[in-house]
Amino acid sequence: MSESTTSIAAPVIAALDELRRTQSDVRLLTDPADLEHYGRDWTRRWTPAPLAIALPASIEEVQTIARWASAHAVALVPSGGRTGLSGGAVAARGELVVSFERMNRVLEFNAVDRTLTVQPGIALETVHKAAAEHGLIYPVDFAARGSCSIGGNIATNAGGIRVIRYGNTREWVAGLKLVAANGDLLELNRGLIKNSSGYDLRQLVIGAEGTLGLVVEATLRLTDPPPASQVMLFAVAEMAALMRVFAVCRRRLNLSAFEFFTDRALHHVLAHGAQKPFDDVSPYYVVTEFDAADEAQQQAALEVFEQCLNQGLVNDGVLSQSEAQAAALWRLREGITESLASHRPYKNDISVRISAVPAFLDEMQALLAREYPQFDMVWFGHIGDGNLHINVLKPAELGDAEFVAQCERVTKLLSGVLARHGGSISAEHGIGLVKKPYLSGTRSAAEIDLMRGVRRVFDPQGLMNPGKLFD
Ligand code: 2HG
Ligand code: ZN
Repeated sequence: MSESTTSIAAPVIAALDELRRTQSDVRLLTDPADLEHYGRDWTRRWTPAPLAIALPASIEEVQTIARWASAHAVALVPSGGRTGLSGGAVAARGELVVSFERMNRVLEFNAVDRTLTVQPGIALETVHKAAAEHGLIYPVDFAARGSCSIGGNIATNAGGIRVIRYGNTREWVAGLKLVAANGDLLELNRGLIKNSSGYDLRQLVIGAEGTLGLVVEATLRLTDPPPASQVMLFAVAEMAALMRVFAVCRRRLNLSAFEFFTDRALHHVLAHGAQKPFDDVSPYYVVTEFDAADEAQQQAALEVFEQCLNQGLVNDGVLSQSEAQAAALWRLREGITESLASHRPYKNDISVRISAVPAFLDEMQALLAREYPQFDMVWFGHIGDGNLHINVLKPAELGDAEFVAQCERVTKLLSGVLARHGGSISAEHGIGLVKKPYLSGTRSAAEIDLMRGVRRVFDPQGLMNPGKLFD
C-alpha cells in the first residue's frame, strides 16, 4: 500500500558498522526477512524499511543504543508485540527498531506494595499469569493479550474490555523507568501511591506512543480478583435500545464489562468458527459481565433480563452457567478482529462521553450509511465506555490505495461529527501514523503546540519514534 522506501545514507551505514564493532553485546539484525518482520505492525499499510533491528537484553544496552542514535542522528522505533492498529510501531523510513523481545521477564513481585515490576517486552497474558500466581490480578485485559506487550500497552494507554470497572492502563502503572533520547535513565514515580512533587512525568510518558523516550521497566499495580461472575448475551432490537439496556444493567448489576457488536460482526465471527447463540438474527448484541457471587446477584441478572424483555429493549438473551459457556459468549465479541483480518479492514477507534453516545450514534449511523453504501461495515466495541470500533471491509476487487483513500474521506467527515460531540478520534489504539490528519479534530491547536513543545524538551533532535502522533 502507501509507502516511502528510504535509501540509507552511507554515514549511517558506517555508524551502524561502528555500533556492531564497538558494542558486540548489542544484538543487531539486518537480514531482509527480519527487517520486514520487525518493521511492520498489525496495520500492514506501510512497507517496512528499517535500517536494522536492535534486540537489547538490558537497560544498559538500551542506553548504549540511545546514545549512539543521538550521536549519529538515527531515529529509533520502539517495538513490542506490534499488535497496534495505528501504525505506531511501523519503521518505514530507515529507523533503527529497538525490539524489547529479549526484555520480557518479571523482575520482582512486592507483596506489601502489591506490585509487579516487569520488563517492557513481556506479554500482557504473562503478566496476568504472574499476578495470578500471587492470588492477585492485573485487570487491564483485551483480546490481543497473548501477543501484545506491556511496553506497547503503556505507549497507547491501552484500554480494553474491563475499563468500565478498572480504568485504562495509566491507572495501573505505579512507576516507569525511561531511557531518554540522550541515553539518561529516568525513574518516574518509583511506585509511590502519593507523590505531590510536581509534574507527573510518568503519566506524560503513558500514551505518548514512544515519542518521549524508551520505556525499559514498569512497576504495575495489582489488585484482588473479582468475585465469581456471569456473562449475559442480549439480542437487542434497535440501536436506540443499546444505552437503555446499559442503564438498566448498570443500575442493577455490578458490571465488569459492557460490550456490543452488530449482526455483521456476528456474521463474520460465526463464519470464523464461533457458535451461533440464537436462532433468530437481531441487529445488535450486547455481551455483559457482572458479579454473580451469590443468589441475590444471580437473581438480579434474571430480573434485568426480564425487565429489558418487558420493555421491548431485547429480543432474547443467554446467561452463562459455566466458565465454558462464558468463554463461548466472550468469543463472539473477542473473535471479531481476527475474523475480519483477511478482509483488510480500515479501522476507526473513536470515543465520546457515555452521555453523548445516543446522539452521536444517530449521527454516525446516518453518516456511514450515506457515505459507505457499497462497503461491508462492522461495528463493535466498548459501548459502556463510549468507545466504538468501526471496521470497513475492503471489497476484493478494489485496490488498497483507492480503498484507503475512500475511507480517509469518510474519516474526515466522521472527525467533524466527533468534534461536534466532544469526542476523540482515538480511544485506545493511539494516533500513530494512521490518525495524524485528524488529531486537530480532537485536540485544540494550543494543546498540540504544547505537546510538540513537550516532545522537543524530551527529545530535541526528534529521534524518538518520529512521524508518529504528529510531524
Ligand atoms: C477490540 O476491542 C480491539 O477488540 C480491536 O480494540 C478493535 O479490531 C478493532 O478494530
Ligand atoms: Zn477495543
